[in-house]
Amino acid sequence: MSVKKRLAAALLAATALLTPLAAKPAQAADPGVLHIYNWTDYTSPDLIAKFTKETGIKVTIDTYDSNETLLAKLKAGGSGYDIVIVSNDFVPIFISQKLIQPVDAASLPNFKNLDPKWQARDWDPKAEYTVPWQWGTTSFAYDTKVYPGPVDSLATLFKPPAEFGNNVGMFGSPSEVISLALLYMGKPQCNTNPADLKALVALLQAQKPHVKVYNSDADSDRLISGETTISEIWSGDAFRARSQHPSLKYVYAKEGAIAWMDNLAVPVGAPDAENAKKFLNFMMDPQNAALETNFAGYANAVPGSSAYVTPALASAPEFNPPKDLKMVFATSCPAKATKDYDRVWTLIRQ
Ligand code: SPD
Repeated sequence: MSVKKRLAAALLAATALLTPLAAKPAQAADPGVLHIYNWTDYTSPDLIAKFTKETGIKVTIDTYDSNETLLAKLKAGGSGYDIVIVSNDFVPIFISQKLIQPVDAASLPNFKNLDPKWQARDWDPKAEYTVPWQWGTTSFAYDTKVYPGPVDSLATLFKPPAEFGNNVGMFGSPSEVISLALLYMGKPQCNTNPADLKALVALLQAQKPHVKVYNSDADSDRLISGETTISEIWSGDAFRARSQHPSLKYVYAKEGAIAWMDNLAVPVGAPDAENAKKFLNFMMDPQNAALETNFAGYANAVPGSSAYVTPALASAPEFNPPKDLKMVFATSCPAKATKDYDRVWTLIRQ
């Protein structure tokens, strides 16, 4: 065989070897192991143990602090995760950037267990991509021993009384901080109005000297230890903090609270999308949804789970927003607003 022919044959063989690999979805590096990427302190160990016991599928958990971190991770590619948990305001971004794949949640056997109002959600009306995980509110908690109050306004967080010194905790992500600040200011979400943005920067810059930490992880630990005495916080984390530090109080302010829902999704290129769907289905079982609710302190979308929720949580103020609370659901911002938010965030954090 001529050199030319030998080269052509070698090329053909190499192509034959490569083609099937390229055409197939990513292969699990460790088959039978489900890789979950979730927010910190947001996965019940009992839930995972039960899933493994029932299915034989082992689970690994890595954690992140914000939707922005998750977005950056998936955009970088090759994350190797089978399941991620995305907040409602970020779901449209993940879908449009083709970072999560269709899972046809409505066809899963336990989908019928969802409250009808959570089956069709604004951010995923046909339940093509996501399954509800937990929902709650964003506001702040403070130590009533440090400042007796009364407190009825987000002003206490953004313009803290002297008693709080420089012990304010704020989340570490632009979407979380800016959405609550705009609510306090009585201004629209996804705001690109230059005058509103100027006022926003002024508000956050005036607050900054009092802020000990901008960090969304371990916010409850810092309140419990007294490192912070007032902090932006999610309702379930506030419940968990108060359970260990009873003088903490979660505030439902007259300006309202940000409401949100986190959702299970399967990244494009997930090594084991089939096992991921088994987990999605597992989470819509009432007892399983309750296990997670009892661990994290947030409501779920499965009404049948109420029977299994602990009385302490079921009756907790953090779990039961007042009927007249102005709840502003976290809003998915267009690219222009996100850019403006990033600019504001850079100014505050520099
Ligand atoms: N302990 C982590 C709880 C995570 C809650 N996610 C809230 C997202 C709101 N945008």
